[in-house]
Amino acid sequence: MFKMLTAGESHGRALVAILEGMPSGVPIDREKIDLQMKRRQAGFGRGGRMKIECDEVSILSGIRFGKTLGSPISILLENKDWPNWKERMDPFEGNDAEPVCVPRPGHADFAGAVKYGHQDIRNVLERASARETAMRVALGAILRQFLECFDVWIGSHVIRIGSEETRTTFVGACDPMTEYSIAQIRSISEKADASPVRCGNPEAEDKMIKTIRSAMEAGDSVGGIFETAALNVPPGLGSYAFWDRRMDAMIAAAFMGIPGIKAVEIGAGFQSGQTPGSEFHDAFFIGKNGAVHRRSNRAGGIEGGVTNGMPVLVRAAMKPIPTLTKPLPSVHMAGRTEVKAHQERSDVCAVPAAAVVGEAMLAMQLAGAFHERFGGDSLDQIKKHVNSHDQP
Ligand code: EPS
Repeated sequence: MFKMLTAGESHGRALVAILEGMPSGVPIDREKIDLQMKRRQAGFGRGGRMKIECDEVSILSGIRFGKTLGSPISILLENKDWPNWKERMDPFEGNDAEPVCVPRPGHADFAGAVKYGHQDIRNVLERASARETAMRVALGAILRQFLECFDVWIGSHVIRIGSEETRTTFVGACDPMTEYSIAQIRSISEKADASPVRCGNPEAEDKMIKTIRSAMEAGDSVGGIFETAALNVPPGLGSYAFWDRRMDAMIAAAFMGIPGIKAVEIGAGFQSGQTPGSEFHDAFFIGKNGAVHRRSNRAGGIEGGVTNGMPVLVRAAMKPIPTLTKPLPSVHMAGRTEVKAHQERSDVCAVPAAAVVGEAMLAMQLAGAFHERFGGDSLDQIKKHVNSHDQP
């Protein structure tokens, strides 16, 4: 239901995004956008770029006096680093910048150069850079304000960095599913907001920081796993009727589209392959109020590709950043010689930031499915449609 586009090179003049299909009358708070942009920039293990940038977007259209108009929303983020790159990245002037000819194993460098026929790998890495995720977070910050009109809440935390993990998880908070599960999920995410590695468990946090520091000192990088959750998601989003309408398929595709993500899990997805049905599936019961309830949420809020009213739980694994200060063996693409991989200023660990990007991707996918299910051109119309639906 929403169309979105982003453009911009990492060291180009600016990043831009357009969001089309937003209903009118949705209140948009500028500070909420700024907050999400700041959250993405944070995290222990980030490189020098985050000290240069202070990501603050300008809204060019689609919002007037704090409310959406129903017209396309366009967003601009100027790169503060641009003056330092102008001569190497200008759209027209000059072409004598030193080309990058040595791909980093694990990066888009090699495959991207082969695909687009680039001799200079800079033409690949500029757009493949995770800097682009700044615009996804900006788009997500607007779409989550649409979802907030219906009390949908989205949060995240990091559960693993390298070999260090926390046992406190969203999936665990829902097993068993109690009256405290929702509050627990919110509290885990809120505590993570105060942590430099987005992990609210002080013991695990400490070990995660040490792991990143060791990687830094060793000229290495480190990946990890984060968890995202969406609460108060209405049942009925997505569909079992066709593969690309399945809510879990849409979420998995969106998460796999975050740079560096190599695996996605919905609920206790990997556990499902090793647990008997009698122990895995979330049994029903009728609560005191006559409503349908569950005692667990291993399905992660989605059954048959459709949301079932339980918290939507998504995990994603991020590989270690491919840029290493002690680089891996590589090849010079022009000279055909064996050399060490290209080095570029980079992060040592970006898992905490990826968790914030995950929240944005979840907001995008849920907002689209929500709009498809309830329909309407204005917030008031959609509210009427939502209120006319029976809850199970
Ligand atoms: C990023 C900006 C980039 C990197 C990082 C993400 O800035 P620069 O390349 O100028 O240091 O810090 O990108 C990568 C790790 C990558 O592989 O491209 C950002 O804004 O998130």
